Amino acid sequence: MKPAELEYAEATIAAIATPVGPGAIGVIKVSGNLSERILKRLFEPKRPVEEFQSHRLYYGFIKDPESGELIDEVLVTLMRKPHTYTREDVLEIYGHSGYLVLTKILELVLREGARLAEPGEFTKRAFLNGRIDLSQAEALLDLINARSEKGLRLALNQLRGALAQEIIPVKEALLSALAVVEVAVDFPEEDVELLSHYELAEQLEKEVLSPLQRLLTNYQSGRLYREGIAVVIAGRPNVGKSSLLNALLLEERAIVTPIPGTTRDIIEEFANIRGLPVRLIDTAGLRETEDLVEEIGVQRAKEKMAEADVIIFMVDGSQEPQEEDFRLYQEIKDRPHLVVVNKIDIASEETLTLWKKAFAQEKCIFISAKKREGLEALAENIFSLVTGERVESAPRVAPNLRQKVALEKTKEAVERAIANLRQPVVYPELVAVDIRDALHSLGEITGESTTEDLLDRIFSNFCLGK
Ligand SMILES: Nc1nc2c(ncn2[C@@H]2O[C@H](COP(=O)(O)OP(=O)(O)OP(=O)(O)O)[C@@H](O)[C@H]2O)c(=O)[nH]1
Ligand SMILES: [Mg+2]
Repeated sequence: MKPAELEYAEATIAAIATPVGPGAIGVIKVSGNLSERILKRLFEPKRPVEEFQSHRLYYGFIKDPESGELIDEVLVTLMRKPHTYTREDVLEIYGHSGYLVLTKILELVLREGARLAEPGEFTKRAFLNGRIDLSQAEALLDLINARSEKGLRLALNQLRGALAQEIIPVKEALLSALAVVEVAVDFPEEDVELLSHYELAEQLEKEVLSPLQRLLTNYQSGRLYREGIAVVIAGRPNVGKSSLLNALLLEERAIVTPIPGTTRDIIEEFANIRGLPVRLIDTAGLRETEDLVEEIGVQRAKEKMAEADVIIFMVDGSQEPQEEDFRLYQEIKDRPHLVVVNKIDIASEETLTLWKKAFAQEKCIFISAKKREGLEALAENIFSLVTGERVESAPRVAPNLRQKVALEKTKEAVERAIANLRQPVVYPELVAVDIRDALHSLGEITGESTTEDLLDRIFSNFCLGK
């Protein structure tokens, strides 16, 4: 389905576009044909306005037209289509932020005929009206949620259509291959050898498969910068897990005491490790316990470990290795992990040597959370563990999960086409089907081929008013 063919109600929609709560300004956004009428009904300008000029700010008051009650002192702007976010008439009201004031204005706007926008509906209209493609709409979401400088840059590139641009030549290559194949379907008796089957297969490999493959390899690193990684700090009680969390965050976030079993709940905070957004997760020390609260904490710790991208397995370097350390090590050794020996500031040569021997097969990282020593090396190791040392910098474009799935489907269809072209007897009809499948999957990325369902899923991830 093409965007233009997807239907949506012509209703005028409205929402509060700023976070609810006290603040300097709050914005009400309205989009649709009723925008101007609503403005004229509710707005009382300071000076008389002959005609509202598009994209200009006007100062005045919002007034309930029925009761005459003044609601707020505001600035308003009416932006006439098509040069607007949604490509419809857009009205924005900048009021004093505050839950009550904003809801009152919104209520009036709704009373005048608008309906409440669904999450992401403004952006959805921008897509349906052809202002942005689907990959750009998704980039907006990434932009809002970006947690690192590089994630932000990636989102910006995508917002400017970088992914769509990478896809255009691939699509053209598929279309010209399809044209060749269709000639063969239409004129079988002529035995047209415009391109030998062999050459066509070669061409598909070079012009379609390799660019697809390149984009797919960017997925992993794109995901890293976009979503970040979860790093769980685990180990026996009192080894210094919370101290490490605090050291990496540069703040006293978690309670640290000499008492084993201090941390009982999960503590999560975002940190930035060499440009990667990292969700740092401090957990309850792992041990058998009679204490019900601590037991639940240990359970939660294990759940977090199961979903971690990296487990920092921490031991206390100032003590000799204990049975319990090895038992825990067995639990994590098959997951991506780093063995971190803490408290080197008070550890003796002897105990450190014991640890080195005990984990001879591991590259141990020696740190002091308390003195903030060895943290650089730790960051380095976290980074190279998740990036596999290959990714030096963030890619310029990278598909998200949905786009990756579409790229993979495209790739599979093209691989089928190539395989069919390399058969001793080639059936052009079959090859044409494969190439059409490929084009369809590719179209899902920009939204040329899409369904209501998919759109709902994507746009429901947006916040209200976006
Ligand atoms: N000398 C020294 N002491 C440390 C270091 N790291 C932590 N400690 C001390 O070890 C004790 C335990 O530290 P925590 O960070 O609370 O340990 P934990 O692993 O979070 O403990 P639980 O939450 O009980 O599992 C505290 O007294 C810290 O000051 C370190 O690098 N050197
Ligand atoms: Mg702790």
